[in-house]
Amino acid sequence: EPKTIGQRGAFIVIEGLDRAGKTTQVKRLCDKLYSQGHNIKTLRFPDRTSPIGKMIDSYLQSQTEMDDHVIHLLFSANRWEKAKWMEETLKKGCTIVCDRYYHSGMVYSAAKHNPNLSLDWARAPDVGLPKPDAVIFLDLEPEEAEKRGGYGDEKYEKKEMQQRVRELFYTFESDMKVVNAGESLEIVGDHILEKIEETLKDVLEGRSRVGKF
Ligand code: 2DT
Repeated sequence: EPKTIGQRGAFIVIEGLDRAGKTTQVKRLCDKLYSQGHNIKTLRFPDRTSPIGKMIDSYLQSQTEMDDHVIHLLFSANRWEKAKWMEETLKKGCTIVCDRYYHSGMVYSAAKHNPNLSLDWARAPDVGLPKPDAVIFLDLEPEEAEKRGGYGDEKYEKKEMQQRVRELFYTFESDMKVVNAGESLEIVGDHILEKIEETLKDVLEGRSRVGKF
């Protein structure tokens, strides 16, 4: 018996640094919530499958150069492409677990230290998007990321960039629930569940509406 029938679903975002294990934890969380009877949809940003997503993918793989503002707006547009679907999905009673969202959007762009691209500027295009009920931030010490085999080849996977990204994520600490991603898979998974328990209850018992950023 799905728990979410007749109620809206919850919107859970997993944010974090590269190598923090976001994708694995999104999968584990989906499996767990599904086994508890939730209807689940999963989503990740960037969604590289749409035409805009393909442009983002090309940029991240250094195949296309773009102005910092242009790529920022594409990342935001890539979320807006999904906004209506997200609202409808939540309304139907499906819970959404999303791998990255607008915090990544703001933080990675602002970490470039472009004097014409402030955190405030970066925030504006995302204003009005569906607001998550809970944002988990999977935090990882840079040294720990290195132990895990280091970063890949994509655009932002450089040590100094990751350090700035981490600092900027912390400016949003009050919006997020921080989980230390340096622990084992199981422990990190349990901490995530603990941190969203209250939120899920509020949503399922009809005490909370979908907000807007
Ligand atoms: P993945 O490695 O998770 O596919 O992310 N990014 C992401 C941005 O710069 N802005 C955004 O709005 C989003 C959603 C973070 C690919 C990279 O894209 C960055 C890492």
